[in-house]
Amino acid sequence: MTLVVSEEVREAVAARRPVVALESTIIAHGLPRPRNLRVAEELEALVRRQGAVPATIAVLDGRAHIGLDQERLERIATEDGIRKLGHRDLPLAVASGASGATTVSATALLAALAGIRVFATGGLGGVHREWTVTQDESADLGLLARTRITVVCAGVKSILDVPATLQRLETLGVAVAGYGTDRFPGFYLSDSGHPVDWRIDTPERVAEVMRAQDLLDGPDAALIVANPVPEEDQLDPALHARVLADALRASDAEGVSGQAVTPFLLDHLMRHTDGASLEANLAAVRGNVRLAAEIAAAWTEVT
Ligand code: PSU
Ligand code: MN
Repeated sequence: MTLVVSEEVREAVAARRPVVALESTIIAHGLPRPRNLRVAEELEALVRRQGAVPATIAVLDGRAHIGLDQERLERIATEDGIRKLGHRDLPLAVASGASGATTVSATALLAALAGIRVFATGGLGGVHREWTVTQDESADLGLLARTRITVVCAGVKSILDVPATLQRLETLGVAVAGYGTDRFPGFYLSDSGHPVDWRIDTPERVAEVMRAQDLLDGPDAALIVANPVPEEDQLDPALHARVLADALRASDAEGVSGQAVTPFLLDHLMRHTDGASLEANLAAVRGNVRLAAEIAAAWTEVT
C-alpha cells in the first residue's frame, strides 16, 4: 500500500529523531465536536513540546496518511461520513477512495509500516462483556499480537471485560507492563481492580525492553505500556459503575452491534456523567501522549 508520509515525519524517521504515532478514531468517533478538533491539535502540540514529532494517521480519499497537515486534521474532525477503519478495512478504503479514521489496529499497522515504533492512544479495544453471545473482540488485540510497536495506553476501555482481555493478551503473547504501578489501569479509572505482572518506572527502562525485544527477535508482537490516569483526574468509581451498567443496558435494548458498540458506550457515559467521563478520558490520553514522547526520545538513545 502506498503510504503518504508527511515530509516532517519522513525526515524525523530517517534521522532517527523521536516520533509518536497518534490514532484518529478517537478524534472522529470518540470525542464530541467541536472539542475533538481542539483535542487533536492539543495532542500534537503536547508531542512537540516534548521534542518529538507527532504522526496522526488517517485515510483520506483512499490514501493512507502518516502525519496530517492542519487541513487534513480538520477534515477528520469535522467532515461527515468519515468511516471507522480497523486494519481489515484498509484495502477496502484505499481501493474505493474512501476517507476514514484509523482505530488502534489500523494505526499500529500503518505506523509500523512507516517505521514508527511508539504509539499513544486512550484505551485499547478488547473483549466485550457479552462475548459468549456476540463474540465481539476488538481487532486491536489480534493486530497487536503481530506487530512490533510500543503502545502507551490507559489500559483497555473499562466498558470491556477487563480480565478476559488480559487473558487474551497473555494467550496472544502480547507483553504488558504497568507504568509506575503494579495494578492494571482502568481507562477512566486509575485501577481496573486487576494486577499486572510487570512494572516499569522510567522511559529509559521501556526503551531497554524494546531493545531486548529486538535482540531476542522473537515473533513480532506489541509492548503495551499501561499508564494510569492520575487518581485526581479519574472518574468517580461509584458513578462509573452506575452509569456503565446503564450504558450496557441501553446498548442491549437498542440492539447496537459491531463497530458501533464502542462509540455508543463512550457517548452514553459522557452524556450521563455530565462530561466527567470525557475529562477523565482526556486526562488519560494527555498523560499517554506525554509519556509516549518521552519513550520515543529514550528509544532514540538506545538505538
Ligand atoms: N481510546 C479512546 N477513545 C476511542 C478509542 C480508543 O480513548 O474512541 C478507539 C480506538 O481507536 C480503538 C477503538 O481502537 O476505540 C476500539 O474500537 P472497537 O472496540 O470497535 O474495536
Ligand atoms: Mn467490536
